[in-house]
Amino acid sequence: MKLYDFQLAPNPRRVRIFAAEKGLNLETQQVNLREGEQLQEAYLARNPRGMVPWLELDDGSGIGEVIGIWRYLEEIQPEPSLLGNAPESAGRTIMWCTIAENEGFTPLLDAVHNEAPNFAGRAAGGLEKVEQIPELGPRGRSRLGHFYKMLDGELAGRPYVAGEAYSAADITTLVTIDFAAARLEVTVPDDHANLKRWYDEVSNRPSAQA
Ligand SMILES: N[C@@H](CCC(=O)N[C@@H](CS)C(=O)NCC(=O)O)C(=O)O
Repeated sequence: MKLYDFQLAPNPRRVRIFAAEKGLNLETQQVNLREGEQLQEAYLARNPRGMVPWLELDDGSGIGEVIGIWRYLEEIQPEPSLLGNAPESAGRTIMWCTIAENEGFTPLLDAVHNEAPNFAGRAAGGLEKVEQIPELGPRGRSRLGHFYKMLDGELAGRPYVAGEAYSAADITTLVTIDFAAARLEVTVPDDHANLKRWYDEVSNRPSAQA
């Protein structure tokens, strides 16, 4: 199997960290999004959606979407579980993955895609022509601030985003914070002590290098 990847993009990093936590050593191939390689015929023949990540299986077929790839990797390598392996942990993990994606990661990408000049006409990525809406920049930044504050409160009562164990919800949250710092120069406020404590811990896991 091979992961079609772009080192600088946040969604493939969510898969690389997930694989690293499971001790899976995925072969990767870079698809240079800055040079538009994802829109060239050779790549579209693999993934007609023109996006990364894309996990090519040994029979040549493939799986896209971070959640789809996560699910596949969890099935082939169940331990350590990152999506929850009991009714309550599975429910809670998907709950917090969805919250992190909808309230953190998506507002972050709204801000990046609608502020950065290189996303003009491509504000959603992939094949669809989508114009930027400048108002989504400040709205995304403001929502990100709410997400950090909400999580700071939640993390007062438990070690990880979804509960007592590290999970995929921590991965989306870590990637959100790192990409916001890199692309928006937004960092976790100093008075968010619980979120900072959590961030220091998950950043020090070897998988965070992925
Ligand atoms: N919902 C998709 C999102 C994938 C996505 O947006 N990938 C970005 C990189 S982070 C991409 O390939 N963008 C292509 C482009 O900008 O044209 C997933 O979960 O995999």
